[in-house]
Amino acid sequence: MTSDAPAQQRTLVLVKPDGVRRGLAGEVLRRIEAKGYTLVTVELRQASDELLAEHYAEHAGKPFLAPLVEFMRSGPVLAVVAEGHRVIEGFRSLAGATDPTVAAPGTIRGDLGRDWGLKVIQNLVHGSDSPESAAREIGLWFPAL
Ligand code: IDP
Ligand code: MG
Repeated sequence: MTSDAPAQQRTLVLVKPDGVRRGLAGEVLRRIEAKGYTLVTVELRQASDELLAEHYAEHAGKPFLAPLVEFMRSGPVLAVVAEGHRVIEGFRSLAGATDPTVAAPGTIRGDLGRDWGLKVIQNLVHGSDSPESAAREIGLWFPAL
């Protein structure tokens, strides 16, 4: 039997330690839900060095990797799996550009973030950037899913 149901997709979202510290975790969840995506799981986590090294494997060798991992370990992160048709690109669009100073107003980073002049860009959220990254990252953070 064929189905007309749209193809669903999942993405990994992290509210980074700056977002949790500033009390913006709920605001990020609100925007994901307001856009019409579904929350599959939400968990406050203290990430380990091992998990972060795997999570940021694509940035191995870059000068900002060590400060990035240090920042990501500086407090809890809210780990979220969200679901919906085209949610991977949809959440990247909600998040805005990597540099929050120039991220478009209306986006999470553009509305709520700025460059604090630190070694690492603190930009409130992470979102998987492709179906392959999403599958890999969800497997890392939520092996049971
Ligand atoms: P993305 O989060 O927009 O996908 P990536 O290029 O995957 O951006 O970088 C991962 C994270 O590393 C960024 O979100 C930001 O926190 C940090 N970062 C990226 N590029 C730089 C940089 O040039 N200097 C400092 N930190 C950076
Ligand atoms: Mg990225």
